[in-house]
Amino acid sequence: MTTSILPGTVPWPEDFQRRYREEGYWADRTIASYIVEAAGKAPDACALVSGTTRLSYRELVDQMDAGAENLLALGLKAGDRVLVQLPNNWQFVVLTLACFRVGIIPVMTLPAHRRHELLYLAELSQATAIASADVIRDFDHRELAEEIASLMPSVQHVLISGATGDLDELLIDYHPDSTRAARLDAIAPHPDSPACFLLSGGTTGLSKLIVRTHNDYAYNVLATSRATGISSDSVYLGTLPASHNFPLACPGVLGALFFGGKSVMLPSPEPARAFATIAHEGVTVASAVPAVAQRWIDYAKENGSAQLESLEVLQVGGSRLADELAVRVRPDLGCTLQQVFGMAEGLINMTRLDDPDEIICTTQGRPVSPADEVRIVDADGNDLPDGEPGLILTRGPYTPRGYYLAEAHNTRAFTPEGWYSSGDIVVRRPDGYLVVHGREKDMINRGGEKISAEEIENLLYRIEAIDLAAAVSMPDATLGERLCIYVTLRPDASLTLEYVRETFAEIGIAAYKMPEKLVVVESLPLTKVGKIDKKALRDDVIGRL
Ligand code: OOB
Repeated sequence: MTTSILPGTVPWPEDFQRRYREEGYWADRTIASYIVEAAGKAPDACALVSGTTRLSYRELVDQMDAGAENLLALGLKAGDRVLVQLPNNWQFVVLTLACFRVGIIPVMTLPAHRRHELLYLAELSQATAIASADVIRDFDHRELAEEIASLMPSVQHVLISGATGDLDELLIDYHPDSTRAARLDAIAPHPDSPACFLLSGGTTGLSKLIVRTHNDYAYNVLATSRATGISSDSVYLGTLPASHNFPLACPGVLGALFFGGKSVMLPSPEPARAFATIAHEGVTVASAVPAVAQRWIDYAKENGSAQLESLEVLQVGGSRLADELAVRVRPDLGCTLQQVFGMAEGLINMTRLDDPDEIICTTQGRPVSPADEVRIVDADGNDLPDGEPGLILTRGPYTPRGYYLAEAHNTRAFTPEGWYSSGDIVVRRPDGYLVVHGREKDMINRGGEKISAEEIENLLYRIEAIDLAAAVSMPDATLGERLCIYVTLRPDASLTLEYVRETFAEIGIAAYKMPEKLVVVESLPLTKVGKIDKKALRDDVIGRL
């Protein structure tokens, strides 16, 4: 094993490391080793389905290993960062595993990201490569990847998946080699080294990078798999973008692969195709954000739920599931609901499959690990009794102690004792279950996709007509929240929503961050300390809808 301590990462304090090892949370294994182990038990079992591609465990591991050596042969090395921007397909899975195998660090960007986000992420991570698709939903990602590479000196390689690129070739095992696995084992990454960088929702400006190590992320997969009952009989359907923590590792695609089950990749949660896939592949577990759960329920009401016979569990998380929708899941979809309140920064709470309906339908679960520490505190950091809403603080064996290269921000997001503050307002019930009441962070949760108000405001200030700007959420029946902007204008200036959106499109912003309502006002309400009063604006927009 080669140790690599990446500058800019924050390790757990040594006493915690020791404890997590002694108590068995950290197994000192790499993520790839679990999949190699599953392949050893049942090499011919189906591991991965993506479109017409079906890979057995033997094939998956061979492709992972071939991919890993091909990446090294290109000149990439352990510790290098690669921006990965791929839709839910086999290439995403094989490339991610190939990186894990040799300690190359995938940076989990979203297919929706555009120039603005990718440039920032390439710069911050100092990525040496970008792996992308040729075209996803009519957008030319190759052109974008090449543009990023031309602007970012660190980016040496553009690897494109699809008919016109050569990434797929890198990930296919053209030269079976019985000595390859041993060669790769000899250079396996240290289990405390980074496996991947996940993106934070971003409460202050652009996303932060979250360093997930092999030890912590493998445990994340194992602990959530236990709570979701994953076994070799499990068939997981991933329809949310797989670079999100939820579909990737909670238990997600990796959970099914750790236990010898089958992962099925779909690029969209569109109900007709998702239902047909569930029926065809015998899917047992799927995950959704509340907006998708709503669409599936509506579709099932019209078309029946006969196609969902194999489905045992629907996980719902990413934003607050309304209690009224929660109670529809079992009658309308015929499966058990599992609420998931998680974060890319670590802590995952889940309702358990055998919990009573009262818990499943009205709480967002409890921590998946006995080593997860949770405190509910007031604004001054004093612990609150159960039943009282307060800010949630957490520490644990899969909750890292700091973002990558973000010293200043880390002092705000983490207490000196290493507690991460997610900005969510939560009630802990006496039975330990958590109910999410709201949040104190300046973020818009649009159907599970997180939008930082500050990032939007910074972009708005590029528009000359705007004097002051505030981004706030407005309630929406389908997505929960949408993005609304309030502005005051410079003298004699005028502004339309179309103009704002065109400007954002020119800058190259992910579509989910496009403002959906513009309110021009004479002045913005201020709080006692002179900040823009967002609560007043959120109340105001409700009156305008
Ligand atoms: C998941 O991860 P992120 O990093 O995209 O977002 C985390 C934030 C939380 O801090 C909270 O504000 C919100 O998303 N959230 C929920 C929620 N689940 C997440 N708010 C209310 N109810 C829920 N059930 O969103 C994520 C990561 C792993 C698993 C599931 C979700």
